[in-house]
Amino acid sequence: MTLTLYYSPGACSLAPHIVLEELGARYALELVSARDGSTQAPAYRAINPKARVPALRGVAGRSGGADEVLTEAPAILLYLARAHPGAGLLPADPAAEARCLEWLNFLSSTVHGMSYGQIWRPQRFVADARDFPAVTAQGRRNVEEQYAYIEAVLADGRDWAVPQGYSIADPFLLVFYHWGGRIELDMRRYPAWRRVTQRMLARPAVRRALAQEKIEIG
Ligand SMILES: N[C@@H](CCC(=O)N[C@@H](CS)C(=O)NCC(=O)O)C(=O)O
Repeated sequence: MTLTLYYSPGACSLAPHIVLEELGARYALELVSARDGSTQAPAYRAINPKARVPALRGVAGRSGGADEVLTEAPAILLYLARAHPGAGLLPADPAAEARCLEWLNFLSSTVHGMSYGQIWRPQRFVADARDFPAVTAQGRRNVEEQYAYIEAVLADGRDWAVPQGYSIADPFLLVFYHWGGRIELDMRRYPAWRRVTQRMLARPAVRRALAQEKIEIG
């Protein structure tokens, strides 16, 4: 079965999109905008009842929606890397593999689910709209603290998120670099992260995915 990636431009679905390009896999893209509420449409909920992108169709099993649909960015990234071991996008060494998952978990749960959730979806944290600005402000503080942490880790001289080499952690990290710009953080504050990003942007697969999503990362 051909893989189909449900994506929204510049969303966290960008990471599996880059990986599909890296793999030279045969796949189709299905646009479901996370910005205009399309993820909430009944037709998409029948595919992914969690009403989020990314989702990848073409993977054995079920997670409550359509058959053969896999959800959750870290799971999709892990699946793609494990299904194409020759591409070397997941370190074989157990400790380095765990370091890769350490990144995916932190970025998905803490940075995305908590901090960006607070900034972009404060209604998921408090019911009273009068509290939204305080939640958003706290989300911003959380992002800044987490980005300082990311910078400190990357500043030890490594070329990629996991020092052993380019891995599925790097496309995911690129998403959050991009989002920093979207919330108007001055990303020059993170020179080591910027260098990793420049390395990413030199990769043809990354450039193809960005061009297909019509997004620019500076
Ligand atoms: N835990 C999920 C989060 C997915 C997620 O929140 N995706 C966003 C785009 S980055 C989305 O679909 N948002 C639409 C919405 O919240 O309604 C994952 O890692 O895949």
